[in-house]
Amino acid sequence: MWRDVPLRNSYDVVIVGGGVHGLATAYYLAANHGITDVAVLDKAYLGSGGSGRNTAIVRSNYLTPEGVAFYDRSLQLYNTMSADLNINVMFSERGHLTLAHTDSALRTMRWRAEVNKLQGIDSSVIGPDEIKKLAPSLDTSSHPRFPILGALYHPPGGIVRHDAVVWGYARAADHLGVEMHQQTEVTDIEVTGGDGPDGKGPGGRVTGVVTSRGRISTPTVVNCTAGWASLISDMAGVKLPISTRPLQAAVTEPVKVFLPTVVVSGSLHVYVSQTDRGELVFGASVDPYNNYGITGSLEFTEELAGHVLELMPGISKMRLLRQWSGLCDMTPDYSPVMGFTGVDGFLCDVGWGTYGFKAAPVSGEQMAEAVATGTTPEMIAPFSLDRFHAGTLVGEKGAAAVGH
Ligand code: PYC
Repeated sequence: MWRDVPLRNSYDVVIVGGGVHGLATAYYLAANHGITDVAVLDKAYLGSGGSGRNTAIVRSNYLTPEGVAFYDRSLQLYNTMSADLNINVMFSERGHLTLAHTDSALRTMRWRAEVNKLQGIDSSVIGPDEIKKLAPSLDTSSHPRFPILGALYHPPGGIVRHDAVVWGYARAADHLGVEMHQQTEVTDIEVTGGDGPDGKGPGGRVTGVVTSRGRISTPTVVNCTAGWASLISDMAGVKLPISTRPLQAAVTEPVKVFLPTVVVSGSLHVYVSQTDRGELVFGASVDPYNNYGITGSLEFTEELAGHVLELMPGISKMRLLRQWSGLCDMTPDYSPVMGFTGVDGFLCDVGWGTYGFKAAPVSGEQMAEAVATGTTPEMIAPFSLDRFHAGTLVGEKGAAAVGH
């Protein structure tokens, strides 16, 4: 799929993190801008972090105009990805339902639908009868503790095979000359002239990175990590307002397809879709404490099962096959941190909370443009680190699936 070449001691661009964001950035640098002297470094293997651990949901029905425009571009790129990267990423546009069980949730769905429609996004509020037609296994009666009152229906939403996206970007970037280096951990970022006591921090300039396999000289480092984003940024003297939380997920045995849409319930803290293999893939909200550990917990399984069975009592006999966990970097406004940082040559594409996978194509495209042109593309300007100083937050909590 990609070459295994010796690590050199100098590159034009070093990307830290071999997940979908890092690989997409590398691919678009090469494909759109002809910048190929690029190394992607990962301390483990490609896709070993959130890229291989997420529940593969894509959608653009966000709450803020900035978010909607951004994720809509990502969906466009997902639509043509199989052809663009010459790999079947199994993009399945099957529709996405966000259920409302309370009047206030319904109000937020209406708000989202109106923001979506203003930007030409197919998104509307529907009632229980229509929900039942789209997802017959849901209990739409008045019997549950929290009856389903309505849903935001977003036909363009769906799922994608996440590993294929990782492999597709890696292979395509490799063909264009980008190098991928696995088992290569970044242990320091060299900065000179900054206003910190060690010469790092704002006002400084990147000169290189130190790795577990030697030093690399480079003028440009892009932090595309998740889980360790704040630790990598600290190495350059850049402070990020991020707290890291595990997010758990689980999958059942495969059964005949019966759930044709993606279903999310923010109130019940659960989302579910059925893969083409027939497994149900479930997720919930992030764990309620900061942690870098990725062990699963029985509390998660019990709560998940309880909530899922409120929605779909008919699946009580299905067996869970396995559960796993990944790390989510949460920002105060549930929007990412993208672009330049005040340290010349150090850029960030981080803070992806529970929504990083769906954003990877557009993030790669826009970050590549920022690196290539030295200017901030309009689409990512709202997500700059400066917003936390300027107080111009982009509040996406109301549309961040079940991250709250
Ligand atoms: O934001 O759609 C979402 C999502 C799904 C799973 C986790 N986050």
